[in-house]
Amino acid sequence: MALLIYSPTHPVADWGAAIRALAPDLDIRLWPDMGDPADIDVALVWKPPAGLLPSLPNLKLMQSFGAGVDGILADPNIPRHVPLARVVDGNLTIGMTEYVLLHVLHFHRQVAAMQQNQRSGRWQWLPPVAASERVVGIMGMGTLGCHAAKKLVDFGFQVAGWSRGLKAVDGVTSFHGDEHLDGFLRICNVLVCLLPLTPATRGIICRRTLSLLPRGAYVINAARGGHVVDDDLLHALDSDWLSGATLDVFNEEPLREGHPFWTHPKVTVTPHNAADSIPAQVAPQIVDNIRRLQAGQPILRLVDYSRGY
Ligand code: NDP
Ligand code: OXD
Repeated sequence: MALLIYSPTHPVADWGAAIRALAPDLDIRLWPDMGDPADIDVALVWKPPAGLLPSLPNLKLMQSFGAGVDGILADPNIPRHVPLARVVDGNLTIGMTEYVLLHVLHFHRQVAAMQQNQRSGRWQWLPPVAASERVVGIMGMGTLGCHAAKKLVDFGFQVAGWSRGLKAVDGVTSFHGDEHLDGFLRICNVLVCLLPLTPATRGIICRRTLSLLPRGAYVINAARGGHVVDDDLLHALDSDWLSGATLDVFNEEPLREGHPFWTHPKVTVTPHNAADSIPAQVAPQIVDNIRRLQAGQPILRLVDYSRGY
C-alpha cells in the first residue's frame, strides 16, 4: 500500500517518520518523489495543488493533515467517490480551547489597556467586569466549539453557541440555523469563530453581521481567514464599533507584508497556530484509517461532501 504525503507547511519528513514507525510495511512517498501516480492508494495532504488528487487514478482514501478540509475541497475536481477523512484529536482540541481562553481572558481582563498604561508609566485602576456579565458566543459548535464552550462555562462566562443543528450543552444557550444568527450575534460581547469554511460560511464576518454585535464587542477568528471580509472588520475596528480582534487565520497566508492587520493597534495577529496537528499524536489515527481501508472496515472521521465539512 503506497501513501503519498504532500503539504506546503507541515514537516513532511517528520510525518513520514511518525507513520513509518507505526506502519513499517507502508510504501511512503514524500512529494515530489511520488513515482508512478498509479501506485498511490492513500494521500495525506494539506492544501494540495489543484490537479494533484485527480491525477491519482487508484486513490482509495484522502486524509487531511488537519481538522479543516477546505484546502482539499478547493479543487473542484477531487475524486468525490473517494472517502475524505479529517483529523479529530484530543490534543488539538485542547490547544484550540487554550487559544480561545487565552484571548477571551486577554479581552475580559483588559490586558491591552494595562499594557498601554505600563508603557506610559501610568497607574490606573480599571473597573472590573464579572465574567457572568459577558456573553461569549461561539460560531461553530462542533468538536472544537463544544469543548471551548464548556471551559468558558466553567470560568463563569455566559456562553452562547451557533450551529446548523440545535445543541444541548450544559450551561450554553444554543442558537441554530440562518434564521437565528442575528439573535445570536446581538448578545455576543465576544464572538469566537470556529466554523468550517464552506460556501455557506465564507464571508460570514462582514459589515452586516459585525453591526449586529453589541458596541465594544471583541472578535476572535481561529477558523479560516475566508470567514472574514477584511475591509469590513477594519471598518468596524476603526469606527470604534469593535474594541479589538484576535486573528489566527487570514484570507492570504502568510499574511502579506504591509497588511493593515500587522500594525493595527486593536488587532492581535498569530500565525495560524491556534491548534496544530502534531505528528506523534495524530499519526496513530491516520494509520488506523489505512488499516481500516486494508481490512475493508469503515473509515473514521469522514467528511460529508454534501455539507462540505
Ligand atoms: P466540526 O465539523 O466538528 O464542527 C463544525 C461546526 O460548525 C458544527 O457545529 C456545525 O454545525 C457548524 N456549522 C457548519 N456550517 C454551518 C453553517 N452554515 N451554519 C451554522 N453552523 C455551521 O469542526 P471542528 O470543530 O473540528 O473544526 C472547525 C474548524 O476549525 C475547522 O474546519 C478548521 O477550519 C478550523 N481549525 C482551525 C485551526 C487553527 O489552528 N486555526 C485548527 C483546527 C481547526 P452542526 O454541528 O449543526 O453540523
Ligand atoms: C486545521 C488547522 O484545520 O490547523 O487543523 O487549521
